[in-house]
Amino acid sequence: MKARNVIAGTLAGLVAITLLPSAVFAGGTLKATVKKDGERPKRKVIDQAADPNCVKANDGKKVGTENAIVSKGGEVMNAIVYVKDGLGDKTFDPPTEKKEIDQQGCIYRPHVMTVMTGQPLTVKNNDDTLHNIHSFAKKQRAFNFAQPQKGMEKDVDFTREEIVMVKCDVHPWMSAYIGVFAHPFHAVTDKEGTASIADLPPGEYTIGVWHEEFGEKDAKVTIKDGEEATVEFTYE
Ligand SMILES: [Cu+2]
Repeated sequence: MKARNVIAGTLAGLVAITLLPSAVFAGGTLKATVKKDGERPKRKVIDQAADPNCVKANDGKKVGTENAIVSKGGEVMNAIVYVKDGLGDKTFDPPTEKKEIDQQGCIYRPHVMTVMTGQPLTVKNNDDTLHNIHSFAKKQRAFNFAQPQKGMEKDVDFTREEIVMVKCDVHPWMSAYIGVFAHPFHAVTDKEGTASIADLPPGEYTIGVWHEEFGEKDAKVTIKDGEEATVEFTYE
């Protein structure tokens, strides 16, 4: 009798688990590809000689600029792809999951990232040197604080949508961009120039792309339940 109850309970659990994903995660996926036509920009070597601790942190290895990383095939890394319009008045709670930006080898890692409004972002110093992280926000209060020691961490968050540039006041070559959105539908392209956005409610959207050197573009896309839509952006 007891065993039968256990089996019945397990079966009920299985049914619930099987039904849950389609009910919760209904929606489609967007796969974006970002390319650059014409001449491929060259990455430059960053001169870190002003701070020997930075040179040491990189074991003397050369560090390249990250403002325009384009593959031989023209694929653009570090572009932000996001839903620009089409969500109507839907509101979204920020994830409790923290994001992270690290100062390592006197470079921000990652160079470009996205967060949601209200989502905690941990700023870390992994270097044996002083960094001062300074946000150049226009639509919200900027932050500006020092992290003089390795291992220091501080959480920040953002209240309004914008792409915020962050710089280090000590090392002029250090910059990063943080895309802040009031919804969870945004991603940064990888070195293959691709980014994907999952669980988009079905509908018509304007999808935007932003790149620090190549600028902004947008395109209309239709998202259907359970399907993958694709969009390709090409900078001239
Ligand atoms: Cu610095």
